[in-house]
Amino acid sequence: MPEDQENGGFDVLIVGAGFAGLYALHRLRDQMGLSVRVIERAADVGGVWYWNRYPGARCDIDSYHYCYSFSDELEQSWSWSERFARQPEILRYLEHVADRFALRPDIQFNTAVVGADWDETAREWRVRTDRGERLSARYLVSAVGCLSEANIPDFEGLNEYAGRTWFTGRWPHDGVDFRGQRVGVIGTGATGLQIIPHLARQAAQLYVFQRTPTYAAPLGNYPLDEQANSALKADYPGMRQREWSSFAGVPFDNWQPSALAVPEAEREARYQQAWQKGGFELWLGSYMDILFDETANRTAADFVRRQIRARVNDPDVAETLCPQDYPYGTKRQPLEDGYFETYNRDNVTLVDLRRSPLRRFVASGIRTDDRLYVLDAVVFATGFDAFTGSLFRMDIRGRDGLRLEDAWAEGPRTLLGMATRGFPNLFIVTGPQSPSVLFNMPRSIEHDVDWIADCIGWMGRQGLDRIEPREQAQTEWVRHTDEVAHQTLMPTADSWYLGSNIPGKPRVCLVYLGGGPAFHQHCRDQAAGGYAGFETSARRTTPA
Ligand code: NA7
Repeated sequence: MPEDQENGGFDVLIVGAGFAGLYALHRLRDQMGLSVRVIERAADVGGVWYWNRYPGARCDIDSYHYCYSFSDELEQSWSWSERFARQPEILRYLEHVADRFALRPDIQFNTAVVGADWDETAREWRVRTDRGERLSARYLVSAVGCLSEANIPDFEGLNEYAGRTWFTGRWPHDGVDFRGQRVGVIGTGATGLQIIPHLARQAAQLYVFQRTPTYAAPLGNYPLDEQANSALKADYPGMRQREWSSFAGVPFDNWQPSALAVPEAEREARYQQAWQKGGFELWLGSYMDILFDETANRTAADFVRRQIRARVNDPDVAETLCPQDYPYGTKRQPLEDGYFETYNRDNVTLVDLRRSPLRRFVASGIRTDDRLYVLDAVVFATGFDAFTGSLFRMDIRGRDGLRLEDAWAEGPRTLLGMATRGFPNLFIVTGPQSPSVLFNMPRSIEHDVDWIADCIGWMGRQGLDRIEPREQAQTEWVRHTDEVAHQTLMPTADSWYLGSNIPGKPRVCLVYLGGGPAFHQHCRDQAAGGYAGFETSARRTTPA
């Protein structure tokens, strides 16, 4: 790196070295020849896969979908050992990518961004780090991910608790030994369901504190041998095409329009088939109208409840595990591997916080309305301040010192999830109001990074140095994302998709629910139309 870039003068600063930051660095540096630096809080690459090292952590989109597609050589160089790779394997993959494309020299690790100010005069972002450095760049690209800001609820008395506490998203590198211990776990979302069977096998006694039961479906994992990998590798070009053209970026062959349009026996057989296949087949590959229509949805919800009851021995416990008060698939679909059978073990107790709410922590454990649970350790699987938490933490200030947190006080306002008015030359990879987590995440990331890179390239070719969304185009996008969300059942449940897991956070849908292909078309239209939804300008205009 040339010396004059040590403290600034970068073309692009990227924050985050997970899936998004790594690809953005490669795309902007190696394919466009820009000067780029990545700032990363962790000691190495990986993003969420660096931090989420808890036992049971794995992806729940098939590994061969959940990886980059931008390089044939990369695809052919990597074999996956399981349908759904575990966290260590995904992290090894990202390390392999970093090595293969020589990315680490341009990543500054162990460094957090603590401030980012737009300098209108210089038309640059001025970024401060927790190491006291100041860096500047023409463009700032957030690749901080949707789910990186921990949500540990402000439980009364937590600081009095004398036992050990762990948050799943900050798991120690050398693991935690729970043998012989009385362990409590709070949270039964996707993370809780992954870790709970592992905790149950280790702990002397496990108490699962459940506030909301979950419509979990089976993971359906299996090993992938050499032959399976060869077949997948031979099919990558076709598979990628099918991913791009599918609603959620993961192709399902038999997604039918309506659960209500078929006889009950046929519907039941389709649900059974989806259940056996595992993954998101039931959610996003069986019947479309379960996402939109309450009656259709009830057929899927009833089906899942029947599966839960069949797997849990104690009928009271089974009933407590059956969701009743929100539609199927409106909270993120968790996938499980032996989760429900965990409650058939003698050392596992399900604590229903609906029946007896969690009052407070005390020195020895957790007190609910009806009793005290004495605990040696508590695991928080309580999720994240999704989408906005990690952005706000960087204290981003745009035009006239406007704080992003203030600009979004009523909820995020973006154009295509990637840019926001008042914050020129700031791009967000998989930001709020983009399909992000409801499209295959690596595809979402590649799409957004490519779009951002193309836009930056276009700006350069046009001699422009400043871009921000127009008010009207942004308002229209916000309205459109809201309208699409309200055509679905999603807004009827409390979930992190709506920000409702964080007290005080505005309740708005944070994900574009129109599907990947529709979103990508909107993005293509913007680019093809000369970015008409954006205001662009050049500091120095050439005299006539
Ligand atoms: P989630 O899906 O937000 O789940 C968090 C869980 O923690 C959920 O069961 C919550 O219950 C529970 N929770 C949160 N706050 C409390 C309090 N105060 N008391 C009791 N229980 C609480 O996070 P995950 O980490 O599981 O998953 C996040 C995503 O990461 C996942 O969807 C994948 O995309 C990867 P609630 O439902 O709010 O009643």
